[in-house]
Amino acid sequence: MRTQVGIIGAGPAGLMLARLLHLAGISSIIIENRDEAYIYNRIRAGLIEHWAADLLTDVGVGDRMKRDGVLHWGNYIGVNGELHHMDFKALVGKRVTIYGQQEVVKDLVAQRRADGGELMFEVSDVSVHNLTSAKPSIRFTHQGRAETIDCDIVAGCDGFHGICRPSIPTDRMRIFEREYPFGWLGILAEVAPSVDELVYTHHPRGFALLSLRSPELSRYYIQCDPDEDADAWSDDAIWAELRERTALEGWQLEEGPILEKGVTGMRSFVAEPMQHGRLFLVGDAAHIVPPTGAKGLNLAVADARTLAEGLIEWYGGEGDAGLRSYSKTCLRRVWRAEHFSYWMTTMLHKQSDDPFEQRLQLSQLRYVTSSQAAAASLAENYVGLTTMG
Ligand code: FAS
Ligand code: PHB
Repeated sequence: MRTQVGIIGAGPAGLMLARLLHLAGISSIIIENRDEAYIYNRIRAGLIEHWAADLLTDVGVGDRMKRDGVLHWGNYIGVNGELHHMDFKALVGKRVTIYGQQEVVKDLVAQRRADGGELMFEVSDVSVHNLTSAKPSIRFTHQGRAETIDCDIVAGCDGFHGICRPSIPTDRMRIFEREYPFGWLGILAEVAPSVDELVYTHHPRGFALLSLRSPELSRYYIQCDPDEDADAWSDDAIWAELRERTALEGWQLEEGPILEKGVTGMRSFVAEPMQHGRLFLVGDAAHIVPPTGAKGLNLAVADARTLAEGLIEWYGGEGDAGLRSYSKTCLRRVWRAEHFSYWMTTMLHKQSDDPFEQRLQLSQLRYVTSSQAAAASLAENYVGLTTMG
């Protein structure tokens, strides 16, 4: 098989890149090692920054998001049993959209089909070759047959556990990482959300987040041990802990059947550079943020846009400046998101029993919930910093 851009991974990064390239008349083939049902049922992110929602609309996959997504012009920080509203409209004039990542993936796959673009599921034995030559290739097995894609560019959109990043010689890469001594126990519950916007709660027993997926579906998270066994938690125990951590005068957390529960580890991770020869790393393949800042999905889409711009320029005969600056451009944005996600995580999670640390945390929370300037800084990072490229 021959194409211009070989894309490994049908997550938000790979699918958005393919759509942007299709609109510019650049060919691509996407290979994915999971089956279609799996990528539709994988519950992950749910918050889309303003520019990313606009981009999804601009590339023609925003209709369902506009119909089923929920616009939020603010969120809440809960501390010491009090809720403080972060009014994004007043602070930065922008909003976020709550719409499940798996819905974004469904919309992009449907568009890929409508575009008549190649998308192969359930591939295996994927490997990349000749990355530092002008003719890289991807080898894999599909439906029992050994296949090869000859291409000009390989886009490594295969997530944190993919094969692309490890294909880069370790002496050509620097890794920056931080593991957090806690995780999130997340649930999807069949109950109307008890809050009109997201609530990030600091509590002596640990962090809690009240989010949603639709008027009928709530998405809640509680801080837990990184290796917590979700099945060891009964539904009653989960609701009791959520009630305890989010308790507020005159407000009741509504409960309902828990449809799905799982534990997610928390890490910050960046691989530099995000390019090796003709291989470009996009999204989680190059960087991971703790979900407290809701940046994962948005960074993946932002990388895809930056790479598409560089490729459109290059295939358009305007030179490779965009491709050569791809890594630098993305890393500036990635480190801003890494800092914001680290800051939100350390401000809101129970970290230690050190009374000095706890006082500092409370002081930070009091500052961000009482100072316009601090609230504006949180708001502009949260809704999406387009100034960071
Ligand atoms: P993805 O991981 O989404 O996609 C990579 C794709 O490549 C996958 O479909 C995978 O199956 C495929 N692949 C892997 N290896 C391959 C191979 N060898 N060959 C072919 N295909 C291969 N972010 C938030 O903001 N909020 C959240 O609540 C949140 N929850 C998360 C929960 C979990 C468990 C995880 C892992 C992430 C979560 N994130 C969350 C972050 C998440 O949204 C990611 O940032 C986002 O999925 C990144 O998109 P991609 O880079 O496209 O990677
Ligand atoms: C979610 O809805 O899954 C979600 C929202 C905001 C976050 C993390 C997760 O910070």
